[in-house]
Amino acid sequence: KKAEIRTTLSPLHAAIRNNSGPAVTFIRSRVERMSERWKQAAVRMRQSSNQTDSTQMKVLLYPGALAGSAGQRFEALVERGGPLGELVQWADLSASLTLLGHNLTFSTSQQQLHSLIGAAPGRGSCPIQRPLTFDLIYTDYHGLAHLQGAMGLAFLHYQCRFRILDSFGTEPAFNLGSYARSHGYKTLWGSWGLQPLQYMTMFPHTPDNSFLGFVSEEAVKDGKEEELESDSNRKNRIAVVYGKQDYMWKGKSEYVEVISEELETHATVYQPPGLTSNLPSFIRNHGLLTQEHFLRLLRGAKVFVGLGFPYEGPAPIEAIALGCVFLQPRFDPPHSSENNDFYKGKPTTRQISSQHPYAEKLIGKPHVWTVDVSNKTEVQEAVRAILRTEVKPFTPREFTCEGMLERVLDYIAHQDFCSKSLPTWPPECALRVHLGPLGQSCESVCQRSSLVCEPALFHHLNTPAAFARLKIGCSSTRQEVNHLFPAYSPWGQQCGLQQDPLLFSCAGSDLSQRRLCPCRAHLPGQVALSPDCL
Ligand code: U2F
Repeated sequence: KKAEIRTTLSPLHAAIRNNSGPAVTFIRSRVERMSERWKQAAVRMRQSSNQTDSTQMKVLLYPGALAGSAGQRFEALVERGGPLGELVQWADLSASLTLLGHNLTFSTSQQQLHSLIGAAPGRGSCPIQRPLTFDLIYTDYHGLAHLQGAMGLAFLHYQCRFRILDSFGTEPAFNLGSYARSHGYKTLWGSWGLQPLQYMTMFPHTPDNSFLGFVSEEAVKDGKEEELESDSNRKNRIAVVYGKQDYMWKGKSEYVEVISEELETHATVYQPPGLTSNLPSFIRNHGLLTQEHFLRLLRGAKVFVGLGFPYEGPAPIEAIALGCVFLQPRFDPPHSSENNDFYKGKPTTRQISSQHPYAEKLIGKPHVWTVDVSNKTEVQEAVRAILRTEVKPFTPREFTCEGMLERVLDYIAHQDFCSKSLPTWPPECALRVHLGPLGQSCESVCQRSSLVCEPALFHHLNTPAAFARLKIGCSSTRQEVNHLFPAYSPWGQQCGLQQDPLLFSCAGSDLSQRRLCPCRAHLPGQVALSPDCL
């Protein structure tokens, strides 16, 4: 059966009906609130000609973080200022898959998972494995462990059908267990040995993973008068501080005070009943708001103020989409798994140069100001400059409904991790080979030429012929299990080829290696997809 684009979300409502709890309530009301925008995007998509024919997939969505004992902890935090970014993503993924015409099952119960995919009880201690009826299973790191428990040996057989929602990303060196153990990349989360592109991130972090993303806001909803009016109220000098729990404010009072000298400063910090607030008295705290009310507050504000935590969440993208300027702390030295408790144990070597590197580097001024928050004058000057500038709402295409739909459509149509043959998407004509300088990762080599590193193209250049085409004379060529290869080392003119395709990696650099990099162009505002080149 073909997957036909739908213009209704009712199959999704039916799929989540049997789930309850604050997390699913958040997901449901988000889908509800955005349903008009989703439907309009689906209608436009149906009209556009370049849809690929794809078969209808039977998809299981299993947010493991909401299941089992970890799930209870997560649920308890939803209404107390805990993370909501993951829920934003699950909501938008579910909506996308529904509109793209696929057949969804949604579950947050570990018990139900067993009945959906588990082995049937056999005779004695020998369970009978049933064939997996789902073509695709979207889950997260918690869910992977649950799946392994439920599937037993079949887990390895079917793991090519998994997609892992992984907010911060997993680099190849951490993903391959044996390599991670022997090379110091072993972490709490990595080592599942999936294909790196099976991990789907919240922002385009390492290109080794697939960027899934989410959908941000739109400044003017269906041209409604009411919204327009509140938009012009933005000239009110209002700042909203980003930080739902009061520990996030620790040590930041001077910074917030500088801002509040220029702007009326609001907050949405969860206030436990019966406890007095630790927030400075000049802050107008609304308590944790529903998403709808939070977005309304942003609509009327001029500046959204980052405190340094949470890292890399959705809220700054929403604020910028609603015409706010995002003011955030620069991290010098950058935060990373080496020096920071939050990133410790995360399977990435990324260096986080500010609270929101995507906002800093891919959006930037006039929408985003990244400052040294311990420098009072710098903060003051930034705030004054912001108040002098008129800034229009801005949403990168990849964070619109259509942008997300076209991305998910392409992933489902082209990413096949079960096939034994080499990847053919994107096609070879997209490949731009670059030989990097010493010490640079392919991610930055490609970025410097306004391109992106594309791991699915590595296999085209992992050959002696690729070195020859670049006129690199190799005095010797060796094959090695090494996440930096293919690469060239000028000392002894050694060429290195990759032996394990799981270790093809855009991330990773070494001062003794010049990396051979598969770069490609991308569509405007949509880094995950390349322009047609046939
Ligand atoms: C990120 O998680 P957070 O939940 O802390 O991310 P935010 O950017 O704060 O926002 C998530 C959503 O919460 C909404 C807001 C966002 O879409 O509209 N919201 C709300 O409903 N009510 C309010 O009062 C304030 C905001 C990240 F996403 C996670 O991956 C990380 O685990 C976490 C820690 O780094 O940061």
